[in-house]
Amino acid sequence: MKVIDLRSDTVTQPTDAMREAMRQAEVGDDGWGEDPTVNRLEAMAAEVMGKERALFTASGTMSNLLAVLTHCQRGDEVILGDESHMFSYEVGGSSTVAGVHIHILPNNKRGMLEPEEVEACFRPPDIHFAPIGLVCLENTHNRCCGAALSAEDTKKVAEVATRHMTPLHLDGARIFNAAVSLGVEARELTRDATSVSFSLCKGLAAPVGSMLSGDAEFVERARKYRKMLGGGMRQAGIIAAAGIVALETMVERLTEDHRNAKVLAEGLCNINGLIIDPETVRTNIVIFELINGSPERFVTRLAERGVKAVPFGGRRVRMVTHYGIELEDIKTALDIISSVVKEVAR
Ligand code: TLP
Repeated sequence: MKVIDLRSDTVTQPTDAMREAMRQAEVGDDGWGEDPTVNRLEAMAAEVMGKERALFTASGTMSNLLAVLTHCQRGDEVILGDESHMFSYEVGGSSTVAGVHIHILPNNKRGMLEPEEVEACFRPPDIHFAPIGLVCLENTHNRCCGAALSAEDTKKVAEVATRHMTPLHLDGARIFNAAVSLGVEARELTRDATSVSFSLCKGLAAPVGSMLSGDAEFVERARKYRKMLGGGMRQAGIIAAAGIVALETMVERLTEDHRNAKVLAEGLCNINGLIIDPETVRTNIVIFELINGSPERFVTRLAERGVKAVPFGGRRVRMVTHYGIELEDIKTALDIISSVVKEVAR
């Protein structure tokens, strides 16, 4: 039985080309800046993000934490969406490690922060208030059904931040999903962000890594914080090589994942006992509600039948399409889901 693993796009296997590039990678000690493959990946990432420099990090969580450490002083306030990954799933690292104070604002259904609400956070100087050190957005938005923010959306929030001389960090873990879905270059979506993180190991299927980009001074300071966190690596070209293949070969094919997600969403919409608006599905993340029965039991029963998903809070369940999941798998998954929905509702 083929397991159809829709828990996340992090479960992908590296491509053969990645494994081959890893085998052949030219490497050196990155602690001395001497790994040619890492240097090449960092240059490529900076170029695609439209920034001066980029830094190879262990994970999206590390990149986002480095952004907070680098932009902020301890005691600064950081504005985050209440559904953001940085607030929900990064172990509270911004508060515990970077010592910042988190100010959450509601994300709307499209994962956007209302610019007026961001504006209202900037209060006149007063001895009581923590200074705002950073505003963050997420694109695509994981907990908001993988919604893609447009360049215009980001610009609106960036204008507020800039007016208050505050940087804007974009958690672009899935920025290429956004770019492909909107039919624009990723660098258009990142133009107004001061710094951007994106992931190599989600839709792009590399085994490890994230890239943090920004201007040269920002990236060099982030490099020092990466060292402080124990994230300085040595012959990291071995893993960077897969990241290069990811950027070169895995971006365009994201349209397949988006098409499969759409087929999945439309199929789920026709199953009694589930709630989903297929219109909300524009990239590779599909979130739906189970009307009857426990989502945990639903997910356990699905896994026993070879389809993996994750409970996503309340009555919600998340499925993510990715490299290795074919249209046929979606059809098989829909049949299994349909029978499990009936079973758990009993
Ligand atoms: N998201 C993972 C889990 O952590 C939930 C997933 O399966 O979706 N930003 C965004 C928007 C993310 O979705 C993730 C990972 C990260 C950052 C963190 O990246 P990693 O896992 O590399 O630390």
